[in-house]
Amino acid sequence: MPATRQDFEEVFPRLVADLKEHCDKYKLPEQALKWFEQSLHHNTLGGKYNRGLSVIDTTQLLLGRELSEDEYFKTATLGWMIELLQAFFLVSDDIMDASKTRRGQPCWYLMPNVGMIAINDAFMLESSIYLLLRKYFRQEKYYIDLVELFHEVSFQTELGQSCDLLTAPEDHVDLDNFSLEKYTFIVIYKTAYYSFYLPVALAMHFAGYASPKNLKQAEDILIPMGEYFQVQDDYLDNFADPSVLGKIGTDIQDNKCSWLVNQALKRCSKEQRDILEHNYGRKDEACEATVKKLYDELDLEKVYKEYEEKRVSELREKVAQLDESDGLKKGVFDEFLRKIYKRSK
Ligand code: GPP
Ligand code: MG
Ligand code: MG
Ligand code: MG
Repeated sequence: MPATRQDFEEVFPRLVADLKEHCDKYKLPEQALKWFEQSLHHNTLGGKYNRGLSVIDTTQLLLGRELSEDEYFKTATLGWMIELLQAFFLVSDDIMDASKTRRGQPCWYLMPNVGMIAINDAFMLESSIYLLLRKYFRQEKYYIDLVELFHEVSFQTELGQSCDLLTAPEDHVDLDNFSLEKYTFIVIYKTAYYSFYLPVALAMHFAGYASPKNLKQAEDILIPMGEYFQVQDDYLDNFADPSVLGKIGTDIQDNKCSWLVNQALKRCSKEQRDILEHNYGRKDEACEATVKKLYDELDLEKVYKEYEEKRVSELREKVAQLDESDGLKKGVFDEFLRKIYKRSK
């Protein structure tokens, strides 16, 4: 049985208590303690928990049985560490992207009295990962592997974010700066490693299946899968209903090297390119609406749907060819695909 959001959420208060206890050791003043707790709640709860739940589901599939109570708690704790990493990234990303809402609520930096304190809150969300890792996994022989994995994946994500920001300067639009090659680098690094490779790699270490061969096989499937996931994110940024998605798209106004603008550039006439040139990347709703209209004229919705079918059948093909001799299971990857195929949020 796949883990449920509710069971997963039940583990969270215990981890918040652990983190508060750690602060107590330093006699952190009450106001700051309350602030940290609020930040943990606002920024870590309320998402889909796909990444966190995947650690539990993957471990179950690898071991081929239900988990004991202790195993459930430990894998859920690893899952919450990814959710904390994601919280750290999203608080920061929303400032950088000047976003307004996240998970149907105002972004943390826009909440009353928060502002740029959000930057320090983001750091504390990141540090929380390592406090919990130490508390629950220090005695394991794979402890250092987990520490290094979190560090490496964080760096990879920061590399992707760096390219994402550098291809999207605020003050000038240069459509020649965009390309599908750059796009692929950005999304693999900013999204695929932490969202897809990390949960499976954590479960493989926990379950004792983290041989170099298995890790490599997992990476070879999960990175293209994560790329597909970020293409979905870019498609939804423009085409989804914000009330379903829980966030308002910003990619057009933010001058992002998005999948959609790359597809538009591949297909547009000289006149349509001029329209893009004059309207993309401007902090102006009328310009944004003009770009959206152009995306409709180029039928990018259909282009996306065709991409989705093609990419998913390629991924299914890769999964079918997986070598299970070292204990890795095809079901792990089928389960990931099932969760994201045709997602609307
Ligand atoms: C998603 O990009 C990428 C991240 C959340 C990684 C951020 C990395 C940092 C090092 C801060 P996005 O901006 O398209 O996401 P969303 O659409 O959710 O804002
Ligand atoms: Mg971003
Ligand atoms: Mg963003
Ligand atoms: Mg996005």
